[in-house]
Amino acid sequence: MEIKTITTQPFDDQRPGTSGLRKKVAQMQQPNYLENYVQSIFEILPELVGGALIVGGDGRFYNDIAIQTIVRMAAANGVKRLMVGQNGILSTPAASAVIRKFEAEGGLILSASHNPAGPDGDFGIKFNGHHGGPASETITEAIYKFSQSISSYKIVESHDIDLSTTGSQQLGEMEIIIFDPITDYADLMESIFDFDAIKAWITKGHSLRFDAMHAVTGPYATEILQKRLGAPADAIINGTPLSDFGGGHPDPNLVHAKVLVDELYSDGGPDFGAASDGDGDRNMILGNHFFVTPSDSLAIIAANAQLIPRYKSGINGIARSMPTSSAADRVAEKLGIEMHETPTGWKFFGNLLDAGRVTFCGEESFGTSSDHVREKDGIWAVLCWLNIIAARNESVAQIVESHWQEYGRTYYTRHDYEEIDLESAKGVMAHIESQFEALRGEARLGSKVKTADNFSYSDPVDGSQSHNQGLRIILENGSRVVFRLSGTGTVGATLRIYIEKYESRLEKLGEETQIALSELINFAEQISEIKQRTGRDAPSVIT
Ligand code: VG1
Ligand code: CO
Repeated sequence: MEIKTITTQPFDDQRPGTSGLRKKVAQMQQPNYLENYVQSIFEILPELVGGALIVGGDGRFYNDIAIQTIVRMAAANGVKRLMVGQNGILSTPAASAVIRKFEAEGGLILSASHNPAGPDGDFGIKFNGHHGGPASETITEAIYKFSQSISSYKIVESHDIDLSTTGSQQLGEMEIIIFDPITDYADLMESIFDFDAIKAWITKGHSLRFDAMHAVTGPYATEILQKRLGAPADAIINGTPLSDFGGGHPDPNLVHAKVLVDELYSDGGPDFGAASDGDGDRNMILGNHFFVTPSDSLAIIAANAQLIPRYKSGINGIARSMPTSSAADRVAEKLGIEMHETPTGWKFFGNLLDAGRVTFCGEESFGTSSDHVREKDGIWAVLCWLNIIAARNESVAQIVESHWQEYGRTYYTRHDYEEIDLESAKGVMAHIESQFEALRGEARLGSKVKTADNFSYSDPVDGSQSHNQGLRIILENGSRVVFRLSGTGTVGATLRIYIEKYESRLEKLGEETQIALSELINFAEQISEIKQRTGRDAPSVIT
């Protein structure tokens, strides 16, 4: 089979963000754009030559075309075995699970996660390594550097490969295995949780609703919730994956999963509700008339871990991204285990998980997972909650409220200003940082400013440093505002403001979040001059 070397020119915008390279579909469709990036991955990861590579994506528009290109380039670059999820489908956590199970050298995950899809939407590509997790910053930076001087890529000529039938086929020297993307993952879930207890809870007449948002988790939820756990068919809504996610925004939060939220808040609504995002790594947990913040979810799962078979003998430690609330810290303290605070993005958890220093990880952005994979895992989080609910025989609200009574409540909100002008966004950040020196030690909001800094992280396992990871103002009473620019958007800039306050007085545990945090919200808006500088009078999304 003839390997062709095609001459190309670099694109100057191929630096990966928080989670891989994400662009508008039209940008990705430019001649040689995807090819340049994929070739740069092959150049930086020589272990892929002669090795096994997993490929799959969330099924969005351009997934199938990108996979055919990757197949041809993998053959040209000397991959020995290419394993592709049937029909090109693999959720992000399932990709991580199969990389680990089959001990592949790595995987290419095609997804722009929670970003909308379709010809006018977004597309993305991400490399995960042998441990199943997103490549470290050192590797993504090297891929980017290579892409800046690339002059050619390698590809073979071939007809399109049939992705719809499982089995093995040959392309030149390379074996292509099309595999069922659901079963291995569902088996892994069954090995972690008490499926009998969950099944009994469901068949006793409790009702649940899972919103797959027309994205990748539909078939996973059907296999696990319906077939293995006995939930009725109507427990899953929007369960058919569509290449444009039905025109929706597959981000499981109070705004984008509103239909589900409204149902859970209606009279006679289900006992439990959940949703996942485009590529299946995020989760939102709801009870009847109740929303669990992702930060609380991490803390509560950790505090109840002994009820889940895989974790019954204890957990090693917990890690959370810096903007995630400190609720989990109090659980770690009580359990006497390690607690780590990392920059935003799952790649920063990899070393801690590999070293066995943490068992659970979480991000405020609706991401939670454990050491069973090296990605966040939406369905895993849903099963954690179902397992805990079944074992305690209590409602979501009862479980959360009793947690607050024991540990106190961490009020938490995130205000996003999306698609603002990039220069204004940078101006906001610079303006905040310019006040840091004056702020330190100042009396504010009935307390004192303890820390005002730009968060840096030193990885305790390999010593690598990451700077410029978000601006933090922390008060002595534990209240905190954090400002960050998103690294996953494809238009303009998105500024995120994260706000939290700790409350342990029992009579103050039941307040409405935005009201409880109103003073801190005003403080954040004042100090950032966000409204004046961006011309926006309110956040685009509040979660
Ligand atoms: C966002 C979240 C971050 C998450 C990332 C990828 O990044 O804040 O916590 O890891 O998305 O999630 P940013 O840079 O936009 O804040 V996913 O589900 O989109 O892969
Ligand atoms: Co995602």
